Amino acid sequence: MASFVPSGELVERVCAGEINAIARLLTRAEQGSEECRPALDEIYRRAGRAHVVGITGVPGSGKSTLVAALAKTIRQSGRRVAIIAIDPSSPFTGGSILGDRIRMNDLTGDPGVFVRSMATRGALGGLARGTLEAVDILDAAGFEVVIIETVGIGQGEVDIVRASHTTVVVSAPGLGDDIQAIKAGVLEIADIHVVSKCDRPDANKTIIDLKAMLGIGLALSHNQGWAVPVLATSAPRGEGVAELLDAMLRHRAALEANGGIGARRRLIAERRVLKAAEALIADRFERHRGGRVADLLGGVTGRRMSPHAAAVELLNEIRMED
Ligand SMILES: Nc1nc2c(ncn2[C@@H]2O[C@H](COP(=O)(O)OP(=O)(O)O)[C@@H](O)[C@H]2O)c(=O)[nH]1
Ligand SMILES: [Mg+2]
Repeated sequence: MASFVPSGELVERVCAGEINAIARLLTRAEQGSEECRPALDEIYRRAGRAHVVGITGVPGSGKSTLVAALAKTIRQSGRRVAIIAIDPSSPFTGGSILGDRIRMNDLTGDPGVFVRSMATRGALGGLARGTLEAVDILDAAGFEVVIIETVGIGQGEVDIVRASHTTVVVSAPGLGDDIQAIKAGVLEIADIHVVSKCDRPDANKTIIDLKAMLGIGLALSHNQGWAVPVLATSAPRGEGVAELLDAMLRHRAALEANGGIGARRRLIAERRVLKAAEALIADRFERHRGGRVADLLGGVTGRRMSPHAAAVELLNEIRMED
């Protein structure tokens, strides 16, 4: 059996881009292991250079196909790229859907591409646990572009915007009458819109509808000094992918030029600190479930104490403990 390498010893190896060390630290981050906390803190300090790109859209809209094509194009541009594919896990097995990994097969063997699937464990959409730490690890490891593919059903869109510098929303023809992004109320989160499957005859209607909606919704846009493009892609024809990379790079450059990157970083930081605080509280709650939490719950159940007062007391005690 391989001996356990302390996470602290993995940091230098991760930063040197050693795949084995990256994979190990990713697994520990995903498991939420306490042991790797200080290592992840150090990784965070060393990260911050990567362009983090979120790609979202409903199931079947062509995200995984597009990401695979995009990764190839990014490699041809000389950049290293890491992909985090968030798979809503099967409720029965808790496992990831393997299909996404298989599609990436023709990228394997290239050390400039790293693909990782993470399961959301039953949750619909949203980010998996450890996703943002995974971004840090891949960023510190020197991948210039980190792509997060997440399923856009509800929480997914909200989370992706608060995790990435550039958000790409994928819509496809033939998945219903409406533009899916409109249905989900997420038109305004996109920095770039992609209409995939433009080889299909009904794609033109999707593009026209989306552009019309964007014209109406312009006031909603969170982008200043950036006109949100609508790009058409076709996987079988290999169309539109170079244009997508170009738009991603132009968006990043626009953020740098207009100062928007600082606002994005702050939004991401805000979200992460809040999430981390929530996780800390939930962890302490579980740890003291049989002890102090049980006392407080007794008080709340017996109406001697309000839930709010109990929470304040719990927070005070947690602070003493730390
Ligand atoms: N005609 C056509 N089909 C596509 C295109 N991109 C993806 N597909 C198909 O759409 C289906 C869903 O694609 P997938 O990438 O798995 O979508 P995801 O669920 O959003 O990741 C698959 O059967 C793909 O082969 C495209 O550009 N044109
Ligand atoms: Mg997919």
